[in-house]
Amino acid sequence: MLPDSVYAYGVSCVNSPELYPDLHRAGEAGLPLLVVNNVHAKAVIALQGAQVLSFLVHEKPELLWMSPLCKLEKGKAIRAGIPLCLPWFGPADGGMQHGFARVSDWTLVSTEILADGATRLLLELAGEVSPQKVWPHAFCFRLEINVGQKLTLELSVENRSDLPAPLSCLFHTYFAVPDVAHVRVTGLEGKGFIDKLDSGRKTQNGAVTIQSAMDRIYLDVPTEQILEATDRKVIIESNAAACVVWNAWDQDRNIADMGEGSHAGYLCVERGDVADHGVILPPGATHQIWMKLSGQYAL
Ligand code: TA6
Repeated sequence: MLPDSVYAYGVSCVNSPELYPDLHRAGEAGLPLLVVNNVHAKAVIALQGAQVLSFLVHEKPELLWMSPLCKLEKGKAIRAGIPLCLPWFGPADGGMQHGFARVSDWTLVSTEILADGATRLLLELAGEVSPQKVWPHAFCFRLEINVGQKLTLELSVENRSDLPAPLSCLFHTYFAVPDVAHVRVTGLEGKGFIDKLDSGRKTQNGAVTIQSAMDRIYLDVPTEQILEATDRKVIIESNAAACVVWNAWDQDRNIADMGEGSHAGYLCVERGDVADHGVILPPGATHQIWMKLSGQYAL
């Protein structure tokens, strides 16, 4: 149980079967979730992975996607919301895909109501030695989450070891959309990208649209992208240098916690420092990335 002192008014802790009964079989323990409800918005955050699962400004639709086959189980990556890829992105020799942070239990350090009514939470994951030998560094990861009219995430990664630490970090955001085939993403025009489907280096022509499987890492991107769907515009702002755009399309049927047809409901637009923008973090140094999300709805 969490100490009472970390809760501010409007923040509660529930077990996932209570909130998402359809995703659990009878008797399953599920995962502890923080529910934030303030004058602006409601958000759900899993302590596992410090993962925001849901964010909706009052009277507006959900901004984030949760797979209909999402598993909320200890030690399993959660296919929903904003997984953190940290301290690496993609597969690693002998290590798990996208790093250990998303399947580790983070600690809620503090909560606070700000003057404008937004809620600020600070979560932390620290270790003397990495749980994965592939990344042998003492570390402290901190994620500040601000739930207001916008959802703001600020991630800081401190290398507490005496060796330089290679680091990639990414907000792997799943945005909910009515139909991915009718979505465009602007803010990437003319940008170079790595096409992970054929390993080619290419240049983006015009807005990004999705008519088949896509898995791209755009490099040197500007602060802002806009995801335009039939009923909403989502503004994505970040100081990170890369932007990954991913949709599984018909490969969804081969992903156990996604399922055939599910790809239509989401688009991943992910900001982070990955691929060419990964860094080597000197001993004692801290690397920070932030992201702000807000929606405009035609409702
Ligand atoms: O960010 C895109 C990506 O790296 C894709 O290659 C795809 O595999 C996706 O992440 C999902 O990864 P996951 O480990 O969550 O199944």
